[in-house]
Amino acid sequence: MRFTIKCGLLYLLATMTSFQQVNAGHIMTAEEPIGVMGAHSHHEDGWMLSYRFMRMEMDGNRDGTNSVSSPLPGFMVSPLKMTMDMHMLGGMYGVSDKLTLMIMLPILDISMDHRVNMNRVEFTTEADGIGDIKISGVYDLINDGKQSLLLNMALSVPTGSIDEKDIIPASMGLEVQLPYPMQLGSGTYDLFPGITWLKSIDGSQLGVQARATLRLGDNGNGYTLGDRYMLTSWYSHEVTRVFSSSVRIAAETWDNIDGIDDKLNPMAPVMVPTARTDLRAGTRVDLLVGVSWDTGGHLTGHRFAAEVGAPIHQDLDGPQLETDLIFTLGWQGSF
Ligand SMILES: [Cu+2]
Repeated sequence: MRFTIKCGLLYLLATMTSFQQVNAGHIMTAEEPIGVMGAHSHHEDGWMLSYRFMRMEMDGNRDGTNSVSSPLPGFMVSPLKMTMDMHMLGGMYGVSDKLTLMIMLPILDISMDHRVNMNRVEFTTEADGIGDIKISGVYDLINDGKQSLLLNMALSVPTGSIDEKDIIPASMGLEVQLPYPMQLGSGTYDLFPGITWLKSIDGSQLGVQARATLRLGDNGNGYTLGDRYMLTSWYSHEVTRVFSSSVRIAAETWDNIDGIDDKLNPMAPVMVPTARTDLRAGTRVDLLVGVSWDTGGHLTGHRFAAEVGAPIHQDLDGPQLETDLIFTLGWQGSF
């Protein structure tokens, strides 16, 4: 018994020593999950290219925190499911050791399945193209190697279309304006102020980020998407020198739409809930896990990462499609 304890203690001591050796000379500790944006900065003249693929799957409807089954009462058409794929091309550049600039181009591919309540005919509407380009800055308020506080500021430019059209059964072969969730952009310039706090502890990182999406003015079709507020926190840990894993919680709340899309059929809000401006708001809390594989440190080399998550709480102004699955795959190359 005593021998076993001694062996155990020795083993523990050995692993602790080897762990410290592995970490010696390794400047960067674990990083933020790939689903988090703007949670690191670069040194002067350092730059990074990235590609992320994000998928969001929504299946079935919800009103408040309860599921509502189709056919949705009070409407002629019930949305059944929606898949949103987003390809994100990003670039980062360290203007100085304190300021990093970023640009991100999203390319979206959205598809929504519906069923006509009366005759149970199913149909799909689709929209794809570029979304709103986002230009952002990350400013290091504090960065002492162990702890950092970053100020985030971003502006999105309305490059995404708000005039996506497709054929629906009632349109008799004609393309008609699609409801709000099928549009690719907000149509407005949007501001994204935020703050990120990071704490590094021996091969681990603890992070908290708060961010808002504020819409400026009305878009060209006469409406404004709801503002959004997000709070996320993660813990990532280096399993080996090149491999790390993370766990994250993300809470988000967003408002309804102001105004009405003047290109939408005036009858659309009584046909389908996605055309209702008062059935867009919600609150969601997601739990996500991630893995990350690095060649070299974070500031030089490549990183391949994935993060997958699902809501643990969802409260929607419904009936509205509920989110079931979110995942992000990404590559980041630093030069
Ligand atoms: Cu970067």
